[in-house]
This record gives sequence, structure tokens and C-alpha cells, in this order.
Amino acid sequence: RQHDCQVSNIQVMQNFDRSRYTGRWYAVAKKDPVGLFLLDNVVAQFSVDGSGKMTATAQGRVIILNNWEMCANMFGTFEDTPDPAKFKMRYWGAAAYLQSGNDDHWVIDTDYDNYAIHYSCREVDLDGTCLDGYSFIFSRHPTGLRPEDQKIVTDKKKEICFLGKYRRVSHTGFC
Ligand code: ODT
Repeated sequence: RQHDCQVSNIQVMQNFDRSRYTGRWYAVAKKDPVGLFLLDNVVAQFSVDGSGKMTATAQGRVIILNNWEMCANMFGTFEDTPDPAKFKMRYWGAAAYLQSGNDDHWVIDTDYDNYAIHYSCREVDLDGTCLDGYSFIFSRHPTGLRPEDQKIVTDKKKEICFLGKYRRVSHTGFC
């Protein structure tokens, strides 16, 4: 069933093609996890290395130590799983005081050329729904989503049970 909010039932991108996913993506919206890290000006750059493994870098404005604002340079490597659209992302920062961790990284949907919907549940509740998760809506265009992609994205936000939980991610040139 599609809208029962069970993490294990969430549909991801069929036949995900990591090579078409490479390149620059601008975050246009984000559903934050508990203890959010990346605030805005978030841009991700995906690559596929010589052995076929997906890697990425990301930049974004963060506030560390409660009041020090900086542009974080982040790195991630992606471990494959049996589902081509589901990865484990190990991530770390260019500086030791930046966040690091190991999160699920699922590609929910993308047309590769315009939009992408990312999902990560960090903690699954006892009832199988997501207790703590985050999601990025990405666009290939710094100006945001095209009008024709907005309905698709809204429908997917609903499917992953995060509808109404996103905020807009601004791009002000900080990073
Ligand atoms: O901002 C948060 O609150 C949680 C996100 C922390 C993970 C950031 C690590 C990025 C590592 C480099 C990877 C780039 C690709 C990212 C695409 C989307 C999800 C982070």
C-alpha cells in the first residue's frame, strides 16, 4: 500500500541510473531531521568513479557552536544495496567539527534533467513509520522547480508522508 507511511513500503525510483544522476543539483526544499545541519544555499554534486561507485560533495550554510555561521564543505560515499535506488551514505566534513555519519540515501523519483526527490529515514518508529528523517527536493535549475514538475513533487512528498513538512531552501550566494 502506498500511503500507509510504512518506511518499508516507500516506493523508490525504478531502474535508477546513477550516471544520468551525476552533476550539479540545487536544493530547493528540505524537510529537516532532528538536529538539522544544512540550512540553505545547499548544492550537491554527484559523480561516479572509475569502479562505478557513486560519490558526492555538498556545500551549504551551517551554524556551528550555536552562533558561528559558515559554508560547510561535505563529502559522501555511497554503498550500494540490492535496490539500485537505495544507498547507504557515509558522510563527513572538510573540517572535523562538521557533522559526520551514515544515513540511508534513497532516490524516490527523478527525471535526471530537472528534478529529484531524496529521502532518508534515520530512525524508524515501532509502528514502522519514520520517527526522524529528512528529505531534499533538488532541481537542476538554480531558479527552482519548473511549474510542470511541481505536481509530481507534491504527489511524492505525500507518498513519503512528508507533505507539509518542507521549507524552502534559499540560494543567496553565501556559499
Ligand atoms: O542537513 C541535515 O540536517 C542532514 C543532512 C546531513 C548530510 C549532509 C552530507 C552531505 C555529504 C555529501 C553528499 C552529497 C549528497 C547529498 C544529497 C542529499 C542528502 C544529503
